[in-house]
Amino acid sequence: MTIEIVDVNITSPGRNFVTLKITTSDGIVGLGDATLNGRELAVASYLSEHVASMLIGRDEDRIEDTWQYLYRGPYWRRGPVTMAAIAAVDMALWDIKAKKAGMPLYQLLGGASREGVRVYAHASGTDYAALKNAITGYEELGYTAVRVQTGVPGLGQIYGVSSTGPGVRYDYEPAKRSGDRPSEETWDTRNYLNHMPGIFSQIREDFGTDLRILHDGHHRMSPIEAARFAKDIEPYDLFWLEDCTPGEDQTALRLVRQHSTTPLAIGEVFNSVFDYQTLITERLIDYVRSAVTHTGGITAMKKLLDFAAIYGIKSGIHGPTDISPVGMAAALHLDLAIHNFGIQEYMPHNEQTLEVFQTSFTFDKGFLHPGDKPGLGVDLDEDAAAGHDYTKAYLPVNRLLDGTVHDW
Ligand code: KDG
Ligand code: MG
Repeated sequence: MTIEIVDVNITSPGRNFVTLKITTSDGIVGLGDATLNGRELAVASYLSEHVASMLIGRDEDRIEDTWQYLYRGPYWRRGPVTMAAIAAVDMALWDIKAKKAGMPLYQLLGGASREGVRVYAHASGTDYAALKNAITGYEELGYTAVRVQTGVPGLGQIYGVSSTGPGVRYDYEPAKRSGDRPSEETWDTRNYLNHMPGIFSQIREDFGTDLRILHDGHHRMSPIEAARFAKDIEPYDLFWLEDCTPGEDQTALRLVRQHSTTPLAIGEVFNSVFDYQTLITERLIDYVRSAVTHTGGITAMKKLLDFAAIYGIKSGIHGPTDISPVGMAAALHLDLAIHNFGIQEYMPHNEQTLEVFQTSFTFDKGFLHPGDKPGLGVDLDEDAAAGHDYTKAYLPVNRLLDGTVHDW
């Protein structure tokens, strides 16, 4: 059989999602997530203008060959747009292959290595009281791991901290529908470094030692600032400190490593195994944070995680709400199958999104399972999707208090 129809679906049930739908000549449908937050139409057009026609008539079973054809073929390699497009094709082909086999995808990846995958939730609050309330709420829901983010004195709204107050546990700042340009936020690393250790100390006092605590530095620290911070927070036993320095410079983490044993995670802005070459071979990180959606799909992610496994490095696959339920399913099947699973990020999608994308995920006491439907296990309701028009959205820009554009 061959690939007969290639469609790109764009929908916006609260936030934008781009989904590739491949239909084979015998009518089997595969879905792939191609969502790149704030740059959605770039990937959609890469797929519809440059990739779709190359796929028609190809054997849908030749997944590795198709991956190489799309990666090496165009000469221009890597980058988030290209790799998200390749990822979407790759996911859709694995979805088709698993449907043809009549198996959930994780069976084709070697079968389950565990009963479910431990997930971490996003707990945040503008101050400690709000944060504490959010963590308590997640514990009541059964979560055993939380990422904690909080406001910093002297600063206003900070990306990653919910501004809508406690109680709205699943709320987060998506890319904002703020018209023709991004909103702006301010940042001061000195205030942050002085404030955060006290927050972790309070969390340990209030919640004890069992809770897994994660924290995202969002690339905002310099190497020496990150080294100091990682050292300062050692007593609070973090599960990981994520993205402490800007991701481009792999050697920056050498300094952090020299000064601390706080586990490090990085990679949500990476899109290739080559972004990790130094990090993995020098054991500068403990967790790989890439999204299946932004790293070339299941084929590339499996190779990356196998490479990491040789060095004792585990997975921590990116899973915020800008990864669609299709991308999340791809992550869950991999998580269940690989040996070096670490943890999975999980931000449940809103109700409108789950009407558009129907999943068979199950959640039990802090663990997720992708379900046992053949393929990825996600269906796209195109009528529901058509009810939500694309709306331009931007991630915010970050500036220091003196106006300098800063990392985030
Ligand atoms: O699109 C950007 C978000 O996916 C990212 O900022 C979320 O940092 C994030 C995380 O760790 O999930
Ligand atoms: Mg992050």
